[in-house]
Amino acid sequence: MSENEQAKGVSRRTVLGTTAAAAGVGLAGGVAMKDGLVSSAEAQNAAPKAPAARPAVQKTEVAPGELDEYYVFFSSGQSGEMRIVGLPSMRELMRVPVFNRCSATGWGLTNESLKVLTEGLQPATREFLKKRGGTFVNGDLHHPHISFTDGTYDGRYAFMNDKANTRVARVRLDVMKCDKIIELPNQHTVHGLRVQKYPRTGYVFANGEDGVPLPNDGKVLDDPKQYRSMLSAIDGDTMKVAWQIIVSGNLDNVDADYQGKYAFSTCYNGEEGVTLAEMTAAEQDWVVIFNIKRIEEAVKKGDFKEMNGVPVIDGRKGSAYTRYVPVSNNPHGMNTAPDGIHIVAAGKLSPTVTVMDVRLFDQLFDDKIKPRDVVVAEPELGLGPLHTAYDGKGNAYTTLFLDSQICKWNIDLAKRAFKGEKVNPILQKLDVHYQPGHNHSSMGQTKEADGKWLISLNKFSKDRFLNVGPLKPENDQLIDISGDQMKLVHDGPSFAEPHDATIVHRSKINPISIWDRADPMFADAVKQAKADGINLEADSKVIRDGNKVRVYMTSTAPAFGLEQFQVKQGDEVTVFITNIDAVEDLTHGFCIVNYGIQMEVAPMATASVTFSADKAGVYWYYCSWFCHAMHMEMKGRMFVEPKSV
Ligand code: K7E
Ligand code: CUA
Ligand code: CA
Repeated sequence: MSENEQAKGVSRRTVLGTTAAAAGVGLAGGVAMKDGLVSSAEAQNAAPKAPAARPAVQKTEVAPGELDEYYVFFSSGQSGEMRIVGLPSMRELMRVPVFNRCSATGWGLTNESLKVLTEGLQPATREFLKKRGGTFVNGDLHHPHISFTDGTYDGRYAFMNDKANTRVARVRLDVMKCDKIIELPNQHTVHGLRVQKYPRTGYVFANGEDGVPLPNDGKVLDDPKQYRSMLSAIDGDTMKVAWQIIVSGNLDNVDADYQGKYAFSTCYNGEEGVTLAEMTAAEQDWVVIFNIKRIEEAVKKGDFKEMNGVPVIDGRKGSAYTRYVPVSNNPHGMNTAPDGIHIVAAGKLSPTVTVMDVRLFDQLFDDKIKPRDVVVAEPELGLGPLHTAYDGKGNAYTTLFLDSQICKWNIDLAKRAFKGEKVNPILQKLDVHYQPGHNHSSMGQTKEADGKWLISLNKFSKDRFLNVGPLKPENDQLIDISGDQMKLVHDGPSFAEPHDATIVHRSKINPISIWDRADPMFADAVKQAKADGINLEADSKVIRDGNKVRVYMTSTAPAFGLEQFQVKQGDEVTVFITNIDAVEDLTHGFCIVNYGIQMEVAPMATASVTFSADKAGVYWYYCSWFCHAMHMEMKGRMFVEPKSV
């Protein structure tokens, strides 16, 4: 047994051990697992002898000074930020704070970021957060997805969910900053998130994973029959919830078609259980299909209940707005193929994936066929299938969590096998290290899938990197899929914890380097300055307004517009910094020592921060972004005059 196999064996036992323990109470889960073990081995034996691996045909090295070909928009899971990585180098290019707080940029501290973080909160949450600094400080960002026009990326926005605090955020791709965050009312957690691909985004679909009573006000507690889960459709342009639809069971992952007609989600808790044993008790769960046109009509004709300002539609079993397609117990990933026809639900507890043909959905909604009639293949791939990616050449790549493998299979062969033909759809299995969750192919979630690269986002890294203690990084592995055989070419550690990523060709993304002074991000600061008779780009001045003090200053390397300013103890002070260096990459920072103030001020941006000057004394402020040979000297003093007694 090789070292890798050994590690895999250990982890498989561990993970299976956990599942088996859980399945001990829910028999069905145990049976599915056992079946899976046997049939996975059979599937592997039956796999055709792989042709000799061709060497990697693609260059993976990006030499100094060269640029990557792709942007990868990575989630960071419970770190709460979005990360931008270059591919194929796998170099981390930027971190974009979203649901987290950021010490470098001042996200969560500046007025501009606090507006984004607070304006979309529900009133009750705003109240709840009053004694907690006004915002959540954590988030769990799973699914970053880029806006579409006509089936491919249009470079406008990235949308992403916060599983921890039921929020959906939007990042502007022209400046790579988050400009909107909304909290979804009525819903409890948002897990799966994907966007409308056609004609454009359009809707952002956000899956509610956990059911709770509606309203969740404490009148109903331990009565799971009254719990509800729902899908939210958010208008990506306005970032307002357009409608919500209650489902039977729960919702895990979601995707949309290339026709603009349907969205579909996996459900792992058809049992509507509240314990692991209950959630895995049944033989089957389902995929729920949402008929977008019918739902829009329902909103128009008033077939909904308004809750917290949102039309909430009943889409439970028997509804005209949904259809439920039974699949093996506890499915997970939901991925639309770039052919615009096939969608694949991954089995998780079952070694199979279920392939459906979206062209049959019209007939299903017209009740001309039965739910299972939309299933056109159900290949058995291995243990713990979680997510599927595509190369645009008819092949699919499914992560096998328990087997620690990527299974490459052919959709057409799977369909033929489903019809009874003696063909094996499995083309190759590649070991990854270890336990992959999502995987992603280059442009693979668009109609422009190019079949060049695949990333496997592995949950465990164990022995793959220098040991950094009990908490290990995850391992994002780069795989060349341009040849007949997948070839592993790079291991990339990453911190807690990327779930999902979107690989976008660089031709689709065109960020600016210098802020436009008319940018809405600092429109409030501009407005306030105007009211104070200040020209932000020229004036450095202190304005007193009762016990409110507004300090305006420019920053141009290597000096702030003010080398000192004075306030009174207890004043509410707002400092506005405008970087007037219209020079690419010339960012300044503003930090006040011992006052917990720090922010980024990129070229031609205005950033502002408000604080209470509670401590009297001399406090130096300094530029925190190394901007000039005299950067160390780019500083000044804030005098806080003690309160007279
Ligand atoms: Cu599979 Cu949140 Cu997309 Cu993690 S989810 S892996
Ligand atoms: Cu400005 Cu350092
Ligand atoms: Ca289940």
